[in-house]
Amino acid sequence: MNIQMLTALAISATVIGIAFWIVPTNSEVDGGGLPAPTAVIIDGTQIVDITAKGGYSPRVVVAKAGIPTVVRLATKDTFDCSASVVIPKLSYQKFLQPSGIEEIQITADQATGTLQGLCSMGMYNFKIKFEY
Ligand SMILES: [Cu+2]
Repeated sequence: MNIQMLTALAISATVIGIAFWIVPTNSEVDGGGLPAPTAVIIDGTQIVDITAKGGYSPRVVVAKAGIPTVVRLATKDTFDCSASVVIPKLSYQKFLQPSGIEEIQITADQATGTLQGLCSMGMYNFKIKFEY
């Protein structure tokens, strides 16, 4: 390999590095680079499904503000701390069963802004973004 090839290689590596660096990290993008999933509305009630196991997925859900909402937190052989859920805004705290579905009711008034849930240690989190 001669010096020109090395220089070309170094330049392309730098260009690729800068391209990745410039691309903004969208806060509404899930870990996998996909857009945040949207909540579904069935008979006037909004449903947000989140799975708790080794963290929460999806990490971000976009929902409509001002609509009564049910957060369905599903566990399936969840033996890590993501089963210990805290939602500070709702003063909600619960240790979930290792497997099951926990339904958390959110009133239309509470369905505003960003609702964050965390594991009790604050290591994992999820966000429901209520938008108008
Ligand atoms: Cu934790």
